[in-house]
Amino acid sequence: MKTILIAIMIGFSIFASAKVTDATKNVEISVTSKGFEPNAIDVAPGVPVVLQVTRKTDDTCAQQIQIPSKNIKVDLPLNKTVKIKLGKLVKGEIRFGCGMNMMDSGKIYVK
Ligand SMILES: [Cu+2]
Repeated sequence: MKTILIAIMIGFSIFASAKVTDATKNVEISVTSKGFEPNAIDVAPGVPVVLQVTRKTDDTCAQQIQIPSKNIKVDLPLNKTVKIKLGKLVKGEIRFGCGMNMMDSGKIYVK
């Protein structure tokens, strides 16, 4: 009887820890002369998302990235990866683009 209880408790703790450590989804984005690559990103809802953005060119106006719906606007230094934590997302589409809002560059599809 005791063994069964212990087995159940161990089972529960494994289940609980698996639930706590939901894997972060890292998304690498490059800024090249073509703009943001990739410019369409699929992620699942409820999973913490981190963008890792690296600007690799001076040829575009995208020296900043902005995500209007998240109130995010950050500088992109050349050849340095910038991490942007978006947290867990709900279903929908999130637009991102350059700092000047001219280049309607990409979307994150949460589905
Ligand atoms: Cu621009």
